[in-house]
Amino acid sequence: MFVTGMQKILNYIGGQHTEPLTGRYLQNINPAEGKPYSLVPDSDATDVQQAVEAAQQAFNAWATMPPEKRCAILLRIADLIDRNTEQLALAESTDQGKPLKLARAVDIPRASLNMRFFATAAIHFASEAHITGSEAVNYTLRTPVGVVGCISPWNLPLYLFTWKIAPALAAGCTVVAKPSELTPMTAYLFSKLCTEAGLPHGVLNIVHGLGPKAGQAIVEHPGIPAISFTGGTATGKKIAATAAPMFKKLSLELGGKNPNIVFADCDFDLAVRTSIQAAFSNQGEICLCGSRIFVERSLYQKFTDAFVQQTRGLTVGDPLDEQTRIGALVSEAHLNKVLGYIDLARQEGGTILTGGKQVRPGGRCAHGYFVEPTVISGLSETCRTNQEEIFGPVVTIIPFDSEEEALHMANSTPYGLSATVWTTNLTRAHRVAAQIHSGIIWINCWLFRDLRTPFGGMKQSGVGREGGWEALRFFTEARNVCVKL
Ligand code: TXE
Repeated sequence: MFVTGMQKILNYIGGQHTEPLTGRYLQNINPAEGKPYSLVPDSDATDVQQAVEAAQQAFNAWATMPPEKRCAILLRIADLIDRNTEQLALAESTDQGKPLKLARAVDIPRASLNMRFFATAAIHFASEAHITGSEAVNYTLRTPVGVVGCISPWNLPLYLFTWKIAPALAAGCTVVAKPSELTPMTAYLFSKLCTEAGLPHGVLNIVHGLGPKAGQAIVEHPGIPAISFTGGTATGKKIAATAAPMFKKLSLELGGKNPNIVFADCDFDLAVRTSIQAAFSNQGEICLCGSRIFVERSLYQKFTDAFVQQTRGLTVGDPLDEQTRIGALVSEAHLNKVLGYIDLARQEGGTILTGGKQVRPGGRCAHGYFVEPTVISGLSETCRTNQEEIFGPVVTIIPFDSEEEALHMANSTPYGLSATVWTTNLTRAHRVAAQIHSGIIWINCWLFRDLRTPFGGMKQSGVGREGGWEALRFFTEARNVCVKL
Protein backbone atom coordinates (compact mmCIF):
# COMPACT_ATOMS: atom_id res chain seq x y z
CA MET A 1 0.00 0.00 0.00
CA PHE A 2 2.81 2.45 0.86
CA VAL A 3 4.95 3.42 -2.10
CA THR A 4 8.30 5.10 -1.57
CA GLY A 5 9.74 7.72 -3.95
CA MET A 6 7.90 10.77 -5.24
CA GLN A 7 4.44 9.35 -4.91
CA LYS A 8 1.55 11.60 -5.90
CA ILE A 9 -1.14 11.98 -3.28
CA LEU A 10 -4.58 12.52 -4.82
CA ASN A 11 -7.80 14.15 -3.72
CA TYR A 12 -10.75 11.86 -2.96
CA ILE A 13 -13.93 13.29 -4.44
CA GLY A 14 -17.14 11.42 -5.14
CA GLY A 15 -15.36 8.14 -4.42
CA GLN A 16 -12.68 8.80 -7.07
CA HIS A 17 -9.02 9.63 -6.61
CA THR A 18 -8.55 12.78 -8.63
CA GLU A 19 -5.85 15.26 -9.57
CA PRO A 20 -6.38 18.84 -8.37
CA LEU A 21 -8.19 20.80 -11.12
CA THR A 22 -5.29 23.26 -11.43
CA GLY A 23 -2.85 20.36 -11.85
CA ARG A 24 -0.61 21.99 -9.22
CA TYR A 25 1.17 20.07 -6.46
CA LEU A 26 3.14 20.97 -3.33
CA GLN A 27 6.16 19.07 -2.08
CA ASN A 28 5.55 16.86 0.92
CA ILE A 29 8.67 16.93 3.06
CA ASN A 30 9.97 14.09 5.20
CA PRO A 31 11.06 16.11 8.27
CA ALA A 32 13.53 13.48 9.48
CA GLU A 33 15.49 13.88 6.23
CA GLY A 34 14.59 17.48 5.42
CA LYS A 35 13.74 16.59 1.84
CA PRO A 36 10.60 15.98 -0.25
CA TYR A 37 9.34 12.44 -0.61
CA SER A 38 5.90 12.87 -2.20
CA LEU A 39 3.61 15.43 -3.80
CA VAL A 40 0.38 16.76 -2.37
CA PRO A 41 -2.39 18.49 -4.36
CA ASP A 42 -2.42 22.27 -4.12
CA SER A 43 -6.22 22.35 -4.36
CA ASP A 44 -8.30 25.49 -4.50
CA ALA A 45 -11.94 26.60 -4.31
CA THR A 46 -12.85 24.76 -7.53
CA ASP A 47 -11.82 21.42 -6.04
CA VAL A 48 -13.73 22.27 -2.86
CA GLN A 49 -16.79 23.09 -4.99
CA GLN A 50 -16.61 19.64 -6.62
CA ALA A 51 -16.25 18.00 -3.23
CA VAL A 52 -19.25 19.87 -1.83
CA GLU A 53 -21.37 18.85 -4.82
CA ALA A 54 -20.35 15.19 -4.38
CA ALA A 55 -21.16 15.39 -0.66
CA GLN A 56 -24.53 17.01 -1.37
CA GLN A 57 -25.42 14.26 -3.84
CA ALA A 58 -24.50 11.56 -1.34
CA PHE A 59 -26.25 13.21 1.60
CA ASN A 60 -29.83 11.91 1.45
CA ALA A 61 -28.94 8.27 1.01
CA TRP A 62 -26.34 8.40 3.81
CA ALA A 63 -28.50 10.41 6.22
CA THR A 64 -31.42 8.01 5.84
CA MET A 65 -29.40 4.80 5.80
CA PRO A 66 -30.32 2.64 8.83
CA PRO A 67 -27.75 3.34 11.58
CA GLU A 68 -26.86 -0.37 11.71
CA LYS A 69 -25.66 -0.20 8.11
CA ARG A 70 -23.69 3.00 8.70
CA CYS A 71 -22.20 1.34 11.76
CA ALA A 72 -21.17 -1.76 9.79
CA ILE A 73 -19.37 0.29 7.14
CA LEU A 74 -17.51 2.37 9.72
CA LEU A 75 -16.51 -0.80 11.58
CA ARG A 76 -15.14 -2.24 8.35
CA ILE A 77 -12.97 0.87 8.00
CA ALA A 78 -11.74 0.36 11.59
CA ASP A 79 -10.87 -3.26 10.80
CA LEU A 80 -8.94 -2.16 7.73
CA ILE A 81 -7.01 0.39 9.80
CA ASP A 82 -6.06 -2.42 12.18
CA ARG A 83 -4.98 -4.65 9.33
CA ASN A 84 -2.84 -1.90 7.81
CA THR A 85 -1.35 -0.58 11.06
CA GLU A 86 2.24 -1.06 10.00
CA GLN A 87 1.90 0.81 6.67
CA LEU A 88 -0.16 3.59 8.24
CA ALA A 89 2.31 3.98 11.12
CA LEU A 90 5.20 4.21 8.67
CA ALA A 91 3.34 6.87 6.66
CA GLU A 92 2.45 8.80 9.84
CA SER A 93 6.05 8.74 11.02
CA THR A 94 7.45 9.66 7.59
CA ASP A 95 5.08 12.63 7.22
CA GLN A 96 5.28 13.92 10.76
CA GLY A 97 8.71 12.98 12.10
CA LYS A 98 7.39 11.13 15.14
CA PRO A 99 8.95 7.83 16.28
CA LEU A 100 7.51 4.93 14.29
CA LYS A 101 7.09 3.09 17.57
CA LEU A 102 4.79 5.85 18.86
CA ALA A 103 2.73 5.94 15.66
CA ARG A 104 2.32 2.16 15.86
CA ALA A 105 1.40 2.16 19.56
CA VAL A 106 -0.73 5.30 19.80
CA ASP A 107 -1.72 7.19 16.64
CA ILE A 108 -2.97 4.34 14.50
CA PRO A 109 -4.69 2.28 17.23
CA ARG A 110 -6.43 5.45 18.44
CA ALA A 111 -7.55 6.24 14.88
CA SER A 112 -9.11 2.81 14.69
CA LEU A 113 -10.71 3.29 18.12
CA ASN A 114 -12.22 6.60 16.97
CA MET A 115 -13.88 4.85 14.03
CA ARG A 116 -15.05 1.97 16.21
CA PHE A 117 -16.37 4.16 19.00
CA PHE A 118 -18.44 6.41 16.74
CA ALA A 119 -19.54 3.51 14.53
CA THR A 120 -21.26 1.94 17.53
CA ALA A 121 -22.39 5.33 18.88
CA ALA A 122 -24.45 5.65 15.70
CA ILE A 123 -26.64 2.77 16.84
CA HIS A 124 -26.91 3.95 20.45
CA PHE A 125 -27.59 7.61 19.80
CA ALA A 126 -30.90 8.63 21.31
CA SER A 127 -32.66 11.87 21.96
CA GLU A 128 -34.72 13.18 24.81
CA ALA A 129 -38.41 13.51 25.50
CA HIS A 130 -39.90 15.84 28.10
CA ILE A 131 -43.30 15.09 29.53
CA THR A 132 -44.89 18.44 30.40
CA GLY A 133 -47.26 17.32 33.12
CA SER A 134 -50.44 15.95 31.61
CA GLU A 135 -50.49 18.68 28.97
CA ALA A 136 -47.88 17.84 26.36
CA VAL A 137 -44.98 15.69 25.26
CA ASN A 138 -41.96 17.48 23.88
CA TYR A 139 -39.49 15.37 22.02
CA THR A 140 -36.20 16.32 20.42
CA LEU A 141 -35.76 15.36 16.82
CA ARG A 142 -32.11 15.30 15.80
CA THR A 143 -31.25 15.20 12.12
CA PRO A 144 -27.82 15.37 10.47
CA VAL A 145 -26.81 18.95 9.83
CA GLY A 146 -25.80 18.37 6.19
CA VAL A 147 -22.42 18.58 4.46
CA VAL A 148 -19.81 19.42 7.09
CA GLY A 149 -16.23 20.65 6.90
CA CYS A 150 -13.54 18.90 8.96
CA ILE A 151 -10.10 20.51 9.07
CA SER A 152 -7.32 18.73 10.94
CA PRO A 153 -3.71 19.51 11.94
CA TRP A 154 -0.32 17.88 11.50
CA ASN A 155 0.64 16.75 14.98
CA LEU A 156 -1.49 13.57 15.26
CA PRO A 157 -2.54 13.34 11.61
CA LEU A 158 -4.73 10.23 11.28
CA TYR A 159 -5.80 10.25 14.89
CA LEU A 160 -7.26 13.78 14.71
CA PHE A 161 -8.54 13.34 11.16
CA THR A 162 -10.63 10.35 12.28
CA TRP A 163 -11.59 12.12 15.53
CA LYS A 164 -13.35 14.75 13.39
CA ILE A 165 -14.84 12.70 10.58
CA ALA A 166 -16.01 9.64 12.54
CA PRO A 167 -18.74 11.43 14.57
CA ALA A 168 -19.79 13.40 11.49
CA LEU A 169 -20.26 10.21 9.47
CA ALA A 170 -21.91 8.42 12.40
CA ALA A 171 -24.41 11.27 12.75
CA GLY A 172 -25.36 10.89 9.08
CA CYS A 173 -23.51 13.91 7.70
CA THR A 174 -21.43 13.81 4.58
CA VAL A 175 -18.01 15.37 4.82
CA VAL A 176 -15.54 17.57 3.02
CA ALA A 177 -12.29 17.12 4.91
CA LYS A 178 -8.88 18.71 4.66
CA PRO A 179 -5.90 17.20 6.44
CA SER A 180 -2.86 19.38 7.06
CA GLU A 181 -0.77 19.98 3.95
CA LEU A 182 2.27 19.05 6.08
CA THR A 183 1.02 15.52 6.83
CA PRO A 184 -1.39 14.35 4.10
CA MET A 185 -0.25 10.77 3.52
CA THR A 186 -2.30 8.87 6.10
CA ALA A 187 -5.53 10.60 5.04
CA TYR A 188 -4.75 9.56 1.46
CA LEU A 189 -4.17 5.94 2.49
CA PHE A 190 -7.31 6.15 4.62
CA SER A 191 -9.34 7.18 1.55
CA LYS A 192 -8.25 3.94 -0.14
CA LEU A 193 -9.44 1.99 2.89
CA CYS A 194 -12.81 3.76 2.66
CA THR A 195 -13.20 2.55 -0.93
CA GLU A 196 -12.22 -0.98 0.15
CA ALA A 197 -14.75 -0.87 3.00
CA GLY A 198 -17.57 0.08 0.63
CA LEU A 199 -18.19 3.61 1.91
CA PRO A 200 -20.69 5.01 -0.61
CA HIS A 201 -19.20 7.51 -3.07
CA GLY A 202 -19.29 11.12 -1.95
CA VAL A 203 -19.92 10.39 1.74
CA LEU A 204 -16.33 11.36 2.60
CA ASN A 205 -14.45 13.73 0.33
CA ILE A 206 -10.86 14.72 1.00
CA VAL A 207 -9.43 17.87 -0.52
CA HIS A 208 -5.71 18.32 0.05
CA GLY A 209 -3.97 21.66 0.02
CA LEU A 210 -2.99 24.82 1.83
CA GLY A 211 -4.98 26.21 4.74
CA PRO A 212 -5.49 29.75 3.46
CA LYS A 213 -6.57 28.39 0.05
CA ALA A 214 -8.34 25.00 0.24
CA GLY A 215 -9.09 25.30 3.98
CA GLN A 216 -10.45 28.81 3.68
CA ALA A 217 -12.63 27.74 0.71
CA ILE A 218 -14.23 25.06 2.91
CA VAL A 219 -14.88 27.56 5.71
CA GLU A 220 -16.36 30.12 3.28
CA HIS A 221 -18.54 27.69 1.31
CA PRO A 222 -22.24 28.51 1.80
CA GLY A 223 -23.18 24.83 1.31
CA ILE A 224 -21.30 23.82 4.49
CA PRO A 225 -23.25 24.76 7.64
CA ALA A 226 -20.84 23.32 10.23
CA ILE A 227 -17.06 23.37 10.64
CA SER A 228 -15.05 21.21 13.00
CA PHE A 229 -11.47 22.43 13.27
CA THR A 230 -8.38 21.47 15.25
CA GLY A 231 -5.29 23.63 14.90
CA GLY A 232 -3.58 26.77 16.09
CA THR A 233 -5.40 29.54 17.96
CA ALA A 234 -4.53 32.19 15.34
CA THR A 235 -6.07 30.03 12.60
CA GLY A 236 -9.09 29.36 14.84
CA LYS A 237 -9.67 33.10 15.18
CA LYS A 238 -9.59 33.51 11.40
CA ILE A 239 -12.02 30.63 10.91
CA ALA A 240 -14.38 32.03 13.56
CA ALA A 241 -14.28 35.47 11.91
CA THR A 242 -15.17 33.96 8.52
CA ALA A 243 -17.84 31.59 9.79
CA ALA A 244 -19.63 33.78 12.36
CA PRO A 245 -21.37 36.15 9.90
CA MET A 246 -22.61 33.05 8.04
CA PHE A 247 -24.00 31.65 11.34
CA LYS A 248 -22.20 28.35 10.90
CA LYS A 249 -21.94 25.85 13.71
CA LEU A 250 -18.35 25.82 14.94
CA SER A 251 -16.27 23.44 16.98
CA LEU A 252 -12.76 24.80 17.52
CA GLU A 253 -10.06 22.80 19.30
CA LEU A 254 -7.08 25.13 19.59
CA GLY A 255 -3.76 25.48 21.36
CA GLY A 256 -2.72 24.90 24.95
CA LYS A 257 -0.08 25.94 27.46
CA ASN A 258 -0.89 23.35 30.02
CA PRO A 259 0.13 23.38 33.68
CA ASN A 260 1.51 20.27 35.37
CA ILE A 261 1.21 20.88 39.14
CA VAL A 262 3.29 18.67 41.42
CA PHE A 263 2.54 18.73 45.13
CA ALA A 264 5.11 17.46 47.65
CA ASP A 265 2.83 14.59 48.69
CA CYS A 266 2.73 13.07 45.17
CA ASP A 267 3.79 9.57 44.17
CA PHE A 268 7.24 10.83 43.22
CA ASP A 269 8.39 8.20 40.72
CA LEU A 270 5.07 8.18 38.90
CA ALA A 271 4.94 11.97 38.81
CA VAL A 272 8.43 12.29 37.34
CA ARG A 273 7.98 9.48 34.81
CA THR A 274 4.61 10.68 33.58
CA SER A 275 5.65 14.34 33.56
CA ILE A 276 8.46 13.34 31.17
CA GLN A 277 5.86 11.76 28.85
CA ALA A 278 3.57 14.77 29.20
CA ALA A 279 6.43 17.09 28.33
CA PHE A 280 8.11 15.31 25.45
CA SER A 281 5.77 12.79 23.81
CA ASN A 282 5.51 13.41 20.08
CA GLN A 283 8.36 15.97 20.44
CA GLY A 284 6.03 18.10 22.59
CA GLU A 285 3.75 18.54 19.58
CA ILE A 286 0.53 17.60 21.35
CA CYS A 287 -1.90 20.32 22.36
CA LEU A 288 -2.30 18.46 25.70
CA CYS A 289 1.40 18.41 26.60
CA GLY A 290 2.25 19.67 30.08
CA SER A 291 4.71 22.41 29.16
CA ARG A 292 4.69 24.43 32.41
CA ILE A 293 5.71 22.37 35.42
CA PHE A 294 4.97 23.87 38.84
CA VAL A 295 6.55 22.04 41.79
CA GLU A 296 5.93 22.63 45.49
CA ARG A 297 9.11 24.23 46.87
CA SER A 298 9.96 21.47 49.37
CA LEU A 299 10.12 18.97 46.47
CA TYR A 300 11.44 21.36 43.83
CA GLN A 301 15.15 20.45 43.83
CA LYS A 302 14.61 16.71 44.10
CA PHE A 303 11.98 16.74 41.35
CA THR A 304 14.05 18.98 39.09
CA ASP A 305 17.17 16.83 39.46
CA ALA A 306 15.25 13.64 38.63
CA PHE A 307 13.35 15.27 35.77
CA VAL A 308 16.53 16.66 34.18
CA GLN A 309 18.31 13.35 34.58
CA GLN A 310 15.49 11.43 32.88
CA THR A 311 15.27 14.06 30.14
CA ARG A 312 18.96 13.53 29.37
CA GLY A 313 18.21 9.83 28.93
CA LEU A 314 15.76 10.40 26.07
CA THR A 315 17.21 9.37 22.72
CA VAL A 316 16.79 11.93 19.95
CA GLY A 317 17.19 10.55 16.45
CA ASP A 318 15.92 8.60 13.48
CA PRO A 319 12.16 8.05 13.92
CA LEU A 320 12.51 4.58 12.41
CA ASP A 321 14.95 3.50 15.11
CA GLU A 322 13.14 1.56 17.85
CA GLN A 323 15.28 3.25 20.55
CA THR A 324 14.24 6.76 19.52
CA ARG A 325 12.02 8.65 21.96
CA ILE A 326 12.22 12.10 20.31
CA GLY A 327 11.90 12.26 16.53
CA ALA A 328 11.98 15.23 14.16
CA LEU A 329 9.85 18.37 14.41
CA VAL A 330 7.27 18.59 11.66
CA SER A 331 8.87 21.26 9.46
CA GLU A 332 11.81 23.61 9.10
CA ALA A 333 9.53 26.57 9.93
CA HIS A 334 8.43 24.85 13.12
CA LEU A 335 12.05 23.97 14.01
CA ASN A 336 12.92 27.67 13.69
CA LYS A 337 9.90 28.65 15.80
CA VAL A 338 10.95 26.28 18.60
CA LEU A 339 14.63 27.34 18.48
CA GLY A 340 13.42 30.96 18.50
CA TYR A 341 11.54 30.34 21.74
CA ILE A 342 14.62 28.76 23.34
CA ASP A 343 16.56 31.95 22.45
CA LEU A 344 13.72 34.04 23.85
CA ALA A 345 13.86 32.06 27.11
CA ARG A 346 17.57 32.89 27.40
CA GLN A 347 16.86 36.58 26.75
CA GLU A 348 14.14 36.52 29.39
CA GLY A 349 16.71 35.32 31.95
CA GLY A 350 15.98 31.59 31.89
CA THR A 351 18.56 28.95 32.72
CA ILE A 352 18.74 26.01 30.32
CA LEU A 353 19.08 23.03 32.66
CA THR A 354 19.44 20.59 29.79
CA GLY A 355 19.01 20.63 26.00
CA GLY A 356 18.55 23.90 24.13
CA LYS A 357 20.26 22.97 20.88
CA GLN A 358 19.45 21.60 17.45
CA VAL A 359 20.55 17.98 16.96
CA ARG A 360 22.09 16.61 13.75
CA PRO A 361 21.85 12.84 14.05
CA GLY A 362 23.83 12.11 10.86
CA GLY A 363 23.18 9.43 8.25
CA ARG A 364 19.87 9.78 6.45
CA CYS A 365 18.76 12.26 9.17
CA ALA A 366 21.70 14.67 8.76
CA HIS A 367 19.40 17.40 7.43
CA GLY A 368 16.35 16.65 9.59
CA TYR A 369 14.64 19.00 12.03
CA PHE A 370 15.68 17.70 15.44
CA VAL A 371 15.88 19.55 18.78
CA GLU A 372 17.13 18.35 22.15
CA PRO A 373 14.47 17.97 24.85
CA THR A 374 14.90 21.17 26.81
CA VAL A 375 14.20 22.09 30.43
CA ILE A 376 14.30 25.73 31.50
CA SER A 377 14.18 27.21 34.99
CA GLY A 378 14.37 30.71 36.46
CA LEU A 379 11.50 32.28 34.50
CA SER A 380 8.41 34.03 35.85
CA GLU A 381 5.00 32.69 34.90
CA THR A 382 4.22 35.95 33.11
CA CYS A 383 7.08 36.00 30.59
CA ARG A 384 6.39 35.20 26.92
CA THR A 385 8.09 31.79 27.17
CA ASN A 386 5.50 30.86 29.78
CA GLN A 387 2.54 32.50 28.07
CA GLU A 388 2.83 31.46 24.42
CA GLU A 389 2.40 27.99 22.95
CA ILE A 390 5.79 26.65 21.82
CA PHE A 391 4.55 23.22 20.73
CA GLY A 392 7.95 21.59 20.90
CA PRO A 393 10.14 19.61 23.32
CA VAL A 394 10.58 22.57 25.64
CA VAL A 395 9.31 22.86 29.21
CA THR A 396 9.75 25.30 32.03
CA ILE A 397 9.90 24.42 35.71
CA ILE A 398 8.85 26.82 38.49
CA PRO A 399 8.58 26.39 42.29
CA PHE A 400 5.48 27.37 44.28
CA ASP A 401 4.84 27.95 47.98
CA SER A 402 1.09 27.46 48.33
CA GLU A 403 -1.90 25.90 46.60
CA GLU A 404 -3.22 29.42 45.87
CA GLU A 405 0.02 30.40 44.19
CA ALA A 406 0.04 27.20 42.10
CA LEU A 407 -3.53 27.86 40.96
CA HIS A 408 -2.79 31.49 40.21
CA MET A 409 0.17 30.55 37.99
CA ALA A 410 -1.67 27.64 36.38
CA ASN A 411 -4.54 29.94 35.36
CA SER A 412 -2.33 32.82 34.25
CA THR A 413 -2.28 32.17 30.46
CA PRO A 414 -4.88 32.91 27.77
CA TYR A 415 -5.17 29.14 27.23
CA GLY A 416 -7.25 26.58 29.09
CA LEU A 417 -7.04 23.18 27.44
CA SER A 418 -5.73 20.66 29.95
CA ALA A 419 -3.95 20.36 33.29
CA THR A 420 -2.39 17.65 35.41
CA VAL A 421 -2.28 17.56 39.21
CA TRP A 422 0.00 15.28 41.23
CA THR A 423 -1.06 14.68 44.84
CA THR A 424 -2.14 11.82 47.06
CA ASN A 425 -4.45 14.14 48.99
CA LEU A 426 -7.89 13.28 47.62
CA THR A 427 -9.60 16.37 49.00
CA ARG A 428 -6.99 18.67 47.56
CA ALA A 429 -7.15 16.90 44.19
CA HIS A 430 -10.86 17.63 43.81
CA ARG A 431 -10.56 21.15 45.24
CA VAL A 432 -7.75 22.10 42.85
CA ALA A 433 -9.40 20.44 39.83
CA ALA A 434 -12.52 22.54 40.32
CA GLN A 435 -10.49 25.75 40.24
CA ILE A 436 -8.33 25.15 37.19
CA HIS A 437 -9.65 26.85 34.08
CA SER A 438 -9.16 23.93 31.69
CA GLY A 439 -11.40 21.60 29.76
CA ILE A 440 -9.64 18.48 31.09
CA ILE A 441 -7.93 17.97 34.42
CA TRP A 442 -5.93 14.80 34.91
CA ILE A 443 -5.27 13.71 38.51
CA ASN A 444 -2.19 11.50 38.85
CA CYS A 445 -2.18 10.63 35.16
CA TRP A 446 -1.86 12.19 31.72
CA LEU A 447 -3.51 11.64 28.34
CA PHE A 448 -5.89 9.04 29.70
CA ARG A 449 -8.99 9.26 27.52
CA ASP A 450 -12.51 7.89 27.68
CA LEU A 451 -14.12 8.77 24.36
CA ARG A 452 -17.51 9.31 26.03
CA THR A 453 -16.26 12.36 27.93
CA PRO A 454 -16.52 15.93 26.64
CA PHE A 455 -13.29 17.16 25.12
CA GLY A 456 -12.35 20.77 24.49
CA GLY A 457 -10.85 23.92 25.86
CA MET A 458 -11.70 27.04 27.80
CA LYS A 459 -10.57 30.59 26.97
CA GLN A 460 -8.42 30.73 23.82
CA SER A 461 -8.12 26.94 23.69
CA GLY A 462 -11.39 26.78 21.82
CA VAL A 463 -15.13 26.66 21.78
CA GLY A 464 -17.42 23.66 21.77
CA ARG A 465 -16.90 20.17 23.08
CA GLU A 466 -16.09 17.04 21.11
CA GLY A 467 -16.26 13.41 22.20
CA GLY A 468 -19.23 11.14 22.89
CA TRP A 469 -22.71 12.53 22.52
CA GLU A 470 -21.35 16.10 22.40
CA ALA A 471 -19.81 15.34 19.01
CA LEU A 472 -22.90 13.61 17.65
CA ARG A 473 -25.06 16.50 18.85
CA PHE A 474 -22.73 18.98 17.15
CA PHE A 475 -23.27 17.26 13.83
CA THR A 476 -27.05 17.21 14.20
CA GLU A 477 -29.71 19.88 14.16
CA ALA A 478 -32.18 19.69 17.06
CA ARG A 479 -35.87 20.40 16.55
CA ASN A 480 -38.26 20.35 19.45
CA VAL A 481 -41.61 18.83 18.55
CA CYS A 482 -44.36 19.72 21.02
CA VAL A 483 -47.37 17.40 21.00
CA LYS A 484 -50.35 18.74 22.96
CA LEU A 485 -52.10 15.96 24.78
O1 TXE B 1 -1.42 25.19 12.26
P1 TXE B 1 -2.76 25.61 11.54
P2 TXE B 1 0.05 25.72 12.00
C1 TXE B 1 -0.47 25.28 17.10
C2 TXE B 1 1.02 25.19 17.38
C3 TXE B 1 1.61 25.56 16.08
C4 TXE B 1 0.67 26.64 15.64
C5 TXE B 1 0.66 26.92 14.19
O2 TXE B 1 1.39 26.14 18.35
O3 TXE B 1 2.92 26.04 16.19
O4 TXE B 1 -0.60 26.17 16.03
O5 TXE B 1 0.59 25.72 13.48
C6 TXE B 1 -5.56 24.59 8.17
N1 TXE B 1 -8.85 28.29 6.88
N2 TXE B 1 -1.08 24.02 16.76
O6 TXE B 1 0.05 27.12 11.50
O7 TXE B 1 -2.50 26.62 10.49
C7 TXE B 1 -4.21 23.96 7.88
O8 TXE B 1 -4.05 23.74 6.50
C8 TXE B 1 -9.06 26.98 7.04
C9 TXE B 1 -1.91 23.42 17.77
O9 TXE B 1 0.75 24.73 11.19
O10 TXE B 1 -3.72 25.95 12.58
C10 TXE B 1 -4.30 22.69 8.69
O11 TXE B 1 -5.08 21.72 7.99
N3 TXE B 1 -8.08 26.13 7.39
C11 TXE B 1 -2.75 22.35 17.22
C12 TXE B 1 -5.05 23.13 9.94
O12 TXE B 1 -5.70 24.35 9.56
C13 TXE B 1 -6.85 26.63 7.59
C14 TXE B 1 -2.19 21.48 16.18
C15 TXE B 1 -4.18 23.41 11.15
O13 TXE B 1 -3.12 24.25 10.80
C16 TXE B 1 -6.58 27.99 7.44
C17 TXE B 1 -1.42 22.23 15.22
C18 TXE B 1 -7.65 28.84 7.06
N4 TXE B 1 -7.48 30.15 6.92
C19 TXE B 1 -0.86 23.43 15.56
N5 TXE B 1 -5.26 28.18 7.71
C20 TXE B 1 -3.60 21.59 18.20
N6 TXE B 1 -4.61 22.25 18.78
O14 TXE B 1 -3.42 20.41 18.41
C21 TXE B 1 -4.73 26.99 8.03
N7 TXE B 1 -5.68 26.03 7.94
